[in-house]
Amino acid sequence: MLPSAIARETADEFAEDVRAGLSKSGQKELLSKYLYDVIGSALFEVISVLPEYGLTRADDRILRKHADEIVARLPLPVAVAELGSGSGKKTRWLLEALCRQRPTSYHPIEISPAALAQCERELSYIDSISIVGFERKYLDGLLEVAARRKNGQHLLVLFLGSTIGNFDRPAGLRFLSQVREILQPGDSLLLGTDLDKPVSQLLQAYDDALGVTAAFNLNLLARVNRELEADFALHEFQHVARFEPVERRVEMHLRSARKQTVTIQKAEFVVTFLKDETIWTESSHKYSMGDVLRMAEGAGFYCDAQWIDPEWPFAESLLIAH
Ligand code: AVJ
Repeated sequence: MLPSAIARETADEFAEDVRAGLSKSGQKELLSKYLYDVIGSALFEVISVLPEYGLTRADDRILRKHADEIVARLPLPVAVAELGSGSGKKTRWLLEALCRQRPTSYHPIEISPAALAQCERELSYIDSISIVGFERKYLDGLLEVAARRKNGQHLLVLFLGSTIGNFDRPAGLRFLSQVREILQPGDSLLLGTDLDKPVSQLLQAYDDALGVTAAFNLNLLARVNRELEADFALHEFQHVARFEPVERRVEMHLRSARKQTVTIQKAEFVVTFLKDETIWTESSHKYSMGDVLRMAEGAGFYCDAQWIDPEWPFAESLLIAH
């Protein structure tokens, strides 16, 4: 397919998703995967070094400290597939440890071409690594990796950074089951999950003093303006982070300061917001250790080992396909 054909298809899909999400009769929503254009990905990199947001550093600490131990538990040889590689920074510890054992192929799977390119640049210094990335949705990319699997080679799937937290709980379980179906018994999944912690700490993590998370959230409207020729007035929407105690998740919303109407040209769509009406842009679910184990078992994995960060409750779980 020509690159322009891919680009056009993607723009249509974006327009269709924006239209569907904003025409809902109850809670309006925009899908969180659209937060990560070039600007959103750069803003997330800043979030990950903010003092209030300990999640990425916890993930990174566990992987750095326990990389050799994790690798020692894997059946070798493995090919590595990473779902949503982002910048690739925290993946380096594992890949370095693996490549010390033997040459390893690494397949980052990303819908963001900017993140994919950055990840490839970031990790190409590693000796005896072979990087083949896929600009695909997670499961489509994973199917491609599985199709290239060589005889006797296991797969290690990385799903780090608590990206699973963006799915609501039933969808998260369904997603892990779909990953499991692509794998073979003995293949593994390294899953990062952010754990329960005090609500005040969570709210600060998702509404930092500098306003970076607010900018990250508002960028979604700016992106709709840029790519779909819409006329959202950004100062008429406010970033809101709230904790939902039943689902145990932080929700990000954008709240309309007044009644207003927005036109989205490329979606051929006009939407009206009431004063204080919100657009729901992201959920970040928090887990107990029991949640993680039940989710793993329910999806057809058993938990071989788990590592917890002592500073910021976060778990890395090594799950093996039954
Ligand atoms: C990258 C999905 C794990 O949910 O904590 C950070 C994204 N959103 N601040 C998360 C995010 C607001 C992040 N994940």
